[in-house]
Amino acid sequence: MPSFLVLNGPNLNLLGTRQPDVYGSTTLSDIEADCVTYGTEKGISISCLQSNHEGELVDAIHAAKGTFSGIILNAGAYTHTSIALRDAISSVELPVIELHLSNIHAREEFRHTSYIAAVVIGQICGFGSAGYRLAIDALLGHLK
Ligand code: CA2
Repeated sequence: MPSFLVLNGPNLNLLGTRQPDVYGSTTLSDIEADCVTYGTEKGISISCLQSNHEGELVDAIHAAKGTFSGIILNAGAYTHTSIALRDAISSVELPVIELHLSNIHAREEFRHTSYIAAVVIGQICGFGSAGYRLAIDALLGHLK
């Protein structure tokens, strides 16, 4: 059975509590529960982790090697800053899907650059919480 890690970065623990116009009103717990439910329907084991700390995200990516078939990563603001996350993704040689709730290309200029885009299999953005199901389908399709 494939197993996916759904990894969420800084401030995503606040989902559903503030800025619903940008990020929607669904909480991270709701999203994680839905990922697990959808994974079960598709025959995938899903584990979820959120951290506000760059090093913990790096550690989680390293630890995913040998445990998970792939990673769905919403790196939050670290998307636009983190060479460490990019290097971690490159080092594990696991398929990673970059995910954003918002359409980062339609927002401020600084969000248009992703340091991780070049080392992931693809990017999903702008579909809100529905993007997580899209990412599960995309990762499953990539592995088949
Ligand atoms: O659209 C996304 O998913 C982002 O990864 C979210 C990040 C942002 O820095 C990226 O540019 C795009 C920010 C997550 C902050 O989440 C909040 C949720 C509720 C209230 C405040 C922040």
